Amino acid sequence: MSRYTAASSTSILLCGALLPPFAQALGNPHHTDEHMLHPTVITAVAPSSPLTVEADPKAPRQPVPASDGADYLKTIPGFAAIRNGGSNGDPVLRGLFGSRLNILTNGGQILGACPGRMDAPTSYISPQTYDRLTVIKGPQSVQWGPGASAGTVLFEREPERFGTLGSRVQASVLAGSRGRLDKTLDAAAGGARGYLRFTGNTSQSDDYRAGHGGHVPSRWYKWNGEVAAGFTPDTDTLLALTVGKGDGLARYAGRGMDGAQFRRETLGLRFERYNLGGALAAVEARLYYNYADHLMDNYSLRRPPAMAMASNPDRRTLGARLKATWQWSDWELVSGLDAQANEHRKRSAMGEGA
Ligand SMILES: [Cu+2]
Repeated sequence: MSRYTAASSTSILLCGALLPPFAQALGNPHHTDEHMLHPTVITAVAPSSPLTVEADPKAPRQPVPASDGADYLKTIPGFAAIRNGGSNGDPVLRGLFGSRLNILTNGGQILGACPGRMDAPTSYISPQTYDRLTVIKGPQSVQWGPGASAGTVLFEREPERFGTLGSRVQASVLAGSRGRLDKTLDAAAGGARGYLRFTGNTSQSDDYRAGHGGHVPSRWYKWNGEVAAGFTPDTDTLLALTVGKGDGLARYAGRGMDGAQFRRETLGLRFERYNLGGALAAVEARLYYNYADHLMDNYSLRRPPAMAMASNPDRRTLGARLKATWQWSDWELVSGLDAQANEHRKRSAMGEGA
């Protein structure tokens, strides 16, 4: 713990030391003080407090939009990613990863099925289709359930609020070298009583070409689609149902098998009620079902070897969260209950190649 505290205070001190000369240099471009340091520009997602980072995953970022959650997280100070082919890396926060990172999408956990971590929870996340990303570094918050000894990562979609009948559409296309092509569509329509929202994307890239001209297997393709139907009888109440599906594939240079399927099915129910009167300020409830059906083999995405192998692990996660917020003049109390159950299965086969 003390090591982490020291690390964060170091970065704050650094910012403090660098900002004043930078500000001065901006104010007077002809200023030539021989003792002045050259301005240093640091590009990173700014923390909203020392332990919390909030970001808009739809905002443009360098070098290109992130293909998965880990690709986005690695731009946040404190995060690194274990590379895993072209996409679907595994996020590491301050040296800790896996079950020590509590990653929630729309309030629910999607646990990957692959024993080789081909499908880290972030591989099922397309950041551009979410509205808000919150990272809480360290185990300080218990509001989001267990498993957050390194930190909590929340990818959230905000409920829509249309005062009158209306609609909005947000679409983007990205094309890059080596066959990189991303398409994103986020559209919503609704009125005062409710809304319907669709978010979907596809992302793909070809194999990486090495310096000697040969191809390094790293091709990937993925798609996601999600529909949300929200009911807002008044400004203080929300009831929303979300149904989502996705799939993908990935070739690997460093593994004995390729990821032939990353199928995902999600169902979520969200209820929120605010301003209930008295000390009880808000009641929030979430119910979710997330299913990851992963298939890896050594023949469908590469030249089949003599011995064909396939493995089809899957995992279904069912969870619920209930949260009540109580407010008095000087105090706030958040109380709640968190429950989750998951079933992990492994199916595999082996045989002579065709
Ligand atoms: Cu796998």
